[in-house]
Amino acid sequence: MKKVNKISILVLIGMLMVGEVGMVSAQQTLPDGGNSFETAVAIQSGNYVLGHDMYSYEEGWVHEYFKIAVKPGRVLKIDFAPVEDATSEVIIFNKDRVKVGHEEAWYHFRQRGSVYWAPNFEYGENPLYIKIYGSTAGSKFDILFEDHYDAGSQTDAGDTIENALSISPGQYEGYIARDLPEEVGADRLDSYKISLKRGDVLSVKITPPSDVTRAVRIFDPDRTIVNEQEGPNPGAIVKTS
Ligand SMILES: [Ca+2]
Repeated sequence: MKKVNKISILVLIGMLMVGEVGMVSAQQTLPDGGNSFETAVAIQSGNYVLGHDMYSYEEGWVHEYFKIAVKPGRVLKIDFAPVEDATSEVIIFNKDRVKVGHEEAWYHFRQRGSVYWAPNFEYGENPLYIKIYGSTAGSKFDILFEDHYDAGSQTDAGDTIENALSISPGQYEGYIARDLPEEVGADRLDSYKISLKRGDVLSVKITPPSDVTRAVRIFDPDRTIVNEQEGPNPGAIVKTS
């Protein structure tokens, strides 16, 4: 009888950066945000323009809070541009209300800002919070998703052996947050599992983007590391055999 050994591999994988497609939609007016995390207003991705000044006579310039659900494997990307003489400040918070992204833009100095964050598999369906400060009517906010799904799935490969993504032999594209500007996101590690038959030899080759390094660890069914390789320099291809 043929015995089948299941071997779990844990891989940090990143190949060519291609196919980043944001959702394209008509420009719409950003709804009024809440004044706290508790009253954050749920929004969808879209190309928004601010219809009012974030200013009140009593309080001066104010913050407004929004929240948005981002599927693991997608990256939230906010590009924004203040209108003349104005400033825009955009901050992203995770579900624990910890600041994970922050960018400012001033019309006369740096006219556009971009801020990103990539949730991981373990982040689940929790929303990200967006806080916008002191913007003026007419300022633009493109709040969009980029698909960074791993290995042809519709999700992020998990961080743990338990949440490893099942794959079969082949060539795949995967992403981790290190591929993003400033490496922002919880998507720090991707794990995959693959079933092998007795006598099969597993080899893993990882081609990273040219400016980052990659490391790979292979675990046997007892979750013991049986092979470990790390690229010596950015862009180096990593092979396990
Ligand atoms: Ca990933």
